[in-house]
Amino acid sequence: STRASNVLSSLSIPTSGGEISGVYDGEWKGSGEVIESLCPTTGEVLGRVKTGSPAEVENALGKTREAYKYFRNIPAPRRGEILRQIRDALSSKQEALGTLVSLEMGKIRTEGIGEVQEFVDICDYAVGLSRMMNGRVVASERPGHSILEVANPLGVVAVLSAFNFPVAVYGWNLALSLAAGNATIWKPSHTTPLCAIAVTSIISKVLEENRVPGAVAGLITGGKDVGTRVVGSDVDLVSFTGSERVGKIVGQKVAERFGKVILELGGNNAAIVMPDADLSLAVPGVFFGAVGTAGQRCTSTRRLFLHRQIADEFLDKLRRLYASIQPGDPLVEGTLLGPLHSQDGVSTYSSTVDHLKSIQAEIISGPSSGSEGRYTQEPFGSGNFVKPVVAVPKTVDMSEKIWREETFAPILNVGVFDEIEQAVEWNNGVPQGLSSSLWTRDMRNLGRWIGPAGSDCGIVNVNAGTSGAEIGASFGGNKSTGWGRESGGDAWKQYVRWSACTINFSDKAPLAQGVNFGT
Ligand code: UN1
Repeated sequence: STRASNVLSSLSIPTSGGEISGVYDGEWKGSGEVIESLCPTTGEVLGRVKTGSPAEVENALGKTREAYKYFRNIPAPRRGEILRQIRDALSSKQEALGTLVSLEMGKIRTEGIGEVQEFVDICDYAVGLSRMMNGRVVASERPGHSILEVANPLGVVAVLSAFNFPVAVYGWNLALSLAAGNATIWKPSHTTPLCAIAVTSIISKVLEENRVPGAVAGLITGGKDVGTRVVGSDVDLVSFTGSERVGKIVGQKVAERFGKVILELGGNNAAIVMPDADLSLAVPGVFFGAVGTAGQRCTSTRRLFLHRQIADEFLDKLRRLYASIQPGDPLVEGTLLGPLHSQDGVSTYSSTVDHLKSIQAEIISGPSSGSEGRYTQEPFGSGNFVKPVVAVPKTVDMSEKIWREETFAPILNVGVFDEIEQAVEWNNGVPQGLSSSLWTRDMRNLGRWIGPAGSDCGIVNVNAGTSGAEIGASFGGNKSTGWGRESGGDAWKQYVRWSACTINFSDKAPLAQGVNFGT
């Protein structure tokens, strides 16, 4: 379509029938398998991308290692200055890049633009960080001695990102990693190669202008084979975002060689609404959490626990919001419901809806079978549009599949409780532990929720939904979500190797713990 080619050309990605290079290691190349990027809204092919061949992957990994050896010697504030320029370059392309995110991933435009904003924000953060990655001076027990804790760069960081945040999650990793003095190599989802190529193209220009080797921010597009090669290589840290199933394989593979991992895996996030909650905030909050991004955030709300006193009223209000939502082109202003990203997503959605029927769940909102859940009328029939679902399964039992497994689609399962303890037990009763949200105005509930007997998730919100975290705090989850932390907070500490340096300034050489070795 013309709008696709306009966006691609304004991001300097050559298309016009030709194929697009999907590997950057200081130069653009790609002679591996060709993959097609499909638009989830229309089904059209947005571009054909030449991915990395096995030899190109090996070569790019080698180039990234070399680039690291150069980059680690650049003073951190100077690395920060390069990040500041990357920030400006991204910001100047925010509209086009945000539009490309909508075209290729399928999320609505305000969220596509928001994703670029998240990258800009983390760059700002990393610019500051580049002057603040401070170690400590530790008081030594020995006279005339000092101990320094020094944050040195780690090496090569591989970033394996998912389709649902094709720009921002790479941004979190790149910004911290570069500030820390590492080189990165990016293996994006094989279904969002164009976003990755556009981002890398913007960044590569900044690196080249600064005479920094481009492989400091290398890119290899491709499928499972490419990912397997990167994970099995000698990279020092693998930061992986994706499913629990694949994350388990990645974690084990990297652990075999004692490499480091950051895993950001499944979420199965719950919102709990207490009887004293302000429903005028809670209802739209849950609605955005469950239906926003068509339920395809790691942080999307998938479970809703309502106190019996407000359950009917809440569901009534929620049903009205669901009834008002219409599918639409994600690029059209005012659209709230875009397509699912892929046909795989539609199949998972359909089988989950069928499963809900088979366990006789009450469907408060949504279709009566999986196949009826698709919007088949044009213009939506060519895209992956599905109807959001609110369901009340007959039993609330966290050992059952419907409650335990993450379905990456707009499906919300509801349970009713009488005591907060019960709701917190349900919140914690699943394998995953990413995000959670409590709606209350009673500070006693709040205290319980954020304390030792409260939510066991990495994100524990109050009167704010499960999704939509800012970059300033560390982002990540516990248990089968993988325990990784990215973005703000102390996350940067994972991208460095700490050197504890005991320095003796004296003319004596006493041993620690008063050990006497006879000399
Ligand atoms: C993800 O879904 O993988 O908190 C990341 C949020 C976004 C990031 C989500 N800032 O919803």
